[in-house]
Amino acid sequence: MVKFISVGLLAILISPLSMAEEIEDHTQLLMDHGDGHLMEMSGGMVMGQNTETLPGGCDSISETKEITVHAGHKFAEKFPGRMYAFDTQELNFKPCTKLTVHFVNEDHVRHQWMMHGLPKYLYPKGMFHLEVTGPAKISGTLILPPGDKTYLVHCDIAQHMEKGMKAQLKVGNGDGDLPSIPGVTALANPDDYNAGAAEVFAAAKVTETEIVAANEAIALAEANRKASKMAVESGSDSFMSGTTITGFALSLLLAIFLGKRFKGMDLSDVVVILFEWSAKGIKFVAKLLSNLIKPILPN
Ligand SMILES: [Cu+2]
Repeated sequence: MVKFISVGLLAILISPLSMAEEIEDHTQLLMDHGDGHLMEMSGGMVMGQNTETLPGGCDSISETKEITVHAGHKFAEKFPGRMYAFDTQELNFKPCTKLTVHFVNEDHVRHQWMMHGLPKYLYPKGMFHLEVTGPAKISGTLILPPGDKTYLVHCDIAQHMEKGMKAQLKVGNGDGDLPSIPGVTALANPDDYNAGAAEVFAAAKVTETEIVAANEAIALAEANRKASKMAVESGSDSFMSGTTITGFALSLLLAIFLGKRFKGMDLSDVVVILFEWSAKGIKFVAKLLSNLIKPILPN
């Protein structure tokens, strides 16, 4: 019995290990394209690699450090409302540290560990940048500048930073904290999960009556579209076509918009604005026509 239980326990302990996904190290596959830019065939890359040039103001390398940073969805689970994160949000090193970063992307999407604000004479666009599609690992080295400064580290893939993949790296004492670092600093634009539809519409200054009218017009247009489709299918024609009703609904919405735009203005102001709008419209059409004609005309 004891033997049976211990085999069971062993199996339970081992199974997550064998299920863990293999992380391939892409660093050995990198090809040097010069200027600290290294790439491999599957798109993994290191930019701003610098293993030996001292930044101005550094007499020597103060320390040699190596860190492993993990990136992935699972690291965001402890931060409400976030989707992606690094496992470390705050890093601190001495000025002039030679730093090697092992970046482990555990997701099946692309992630970056991108550091900004470095001296541009040494790092292209002031960046040091590791990037790889996961699950995979990639490593790169840079030499940190002297002085106290806080550097932004993030993933620049669309929305990944906004969704939490953001950290700060302080050299020396740093020069302050950056906003919206998960678990470190407050969100620059906090989400409000308490606001219901009424509050959202109130903020947009749309009245209840206007919403009801617009919804009724849309429902009417939809109903008529269906009715006219059925009429067409059965071979007969409807007097009030779907297009007519859609036009009616759109006019109603336009009327609401114009009503708001011209609220409190006298007739002369309204006429001036309408003239401005039509002038813009004519200019647009003229430009469009000239662009269409230009390629046809000889030089
Ligand atoms: Cu990312």
